[in-house]
Amino acid sequence: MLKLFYGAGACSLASHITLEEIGKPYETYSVAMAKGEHKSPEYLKMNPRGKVPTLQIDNEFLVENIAIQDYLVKSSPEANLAPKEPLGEARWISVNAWLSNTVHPAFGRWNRPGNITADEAAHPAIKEAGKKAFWDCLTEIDGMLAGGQWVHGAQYTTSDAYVMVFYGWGLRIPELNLKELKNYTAHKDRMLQRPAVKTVLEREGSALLKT
Ligand SMILES: N[C@@H](CCC(=O)N[C@@H](CS)C(=O)NCC(=O)O)C(=O)O
Repeated sequence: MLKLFYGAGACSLASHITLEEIGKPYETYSVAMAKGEHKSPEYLKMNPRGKVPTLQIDNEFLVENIAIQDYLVKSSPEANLAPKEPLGEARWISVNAWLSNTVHPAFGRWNRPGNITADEAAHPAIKEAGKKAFWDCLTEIDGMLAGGQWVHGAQYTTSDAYVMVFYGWGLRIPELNLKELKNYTAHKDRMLQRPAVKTVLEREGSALLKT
């Protein structure tokens, strides 16, 4: 049985939605991040980086959203959650890598400038730069969604679950008006129609359900 360790509202939502979309039985554990449970000795044994998500596969532990999503896609090919031909698959990896290595850290600079420097005088400038970089990323995602229903066109993939994370995070920055991003907002509404997405957002108590 697979077991996902996630944090409510965290980037682990991407893996959580993917796991539910697969349609097989699984277990979840909500890591109490506000209480620092992700830094507890027990959790660090599973994920020494002290981050969510972690996927337990029998006695093995897998970390990093894009690796977890890749494992789920390949171990349940019938769910059809990624392109199968080489160029399509490479584009899917390309988007997911960018979401992980550029979009997520941009928000992180706004959300936790203390992770960049302990010098509090520098925090406002770091937050401002992070907010701008994050908005540029959201605008690029909006552009990706201009031509089709999903990030990769007609096929729903794990990238759609991943971009849902960042729409939710964008809502937390008061100065950003996500409604300006018409394609991304329509995508978020389409996502909310999917039973798997609703199930997971309800389990996480997500603010996305109130949009
Ligand atoms: N690249 C990693 C990022 C994981 C990550 O940074 N998770 C955050 C939550 S969104 C976390 O656990 N932060 C806790 C911490 O760094 O203390 C992935 O996509 O899995």
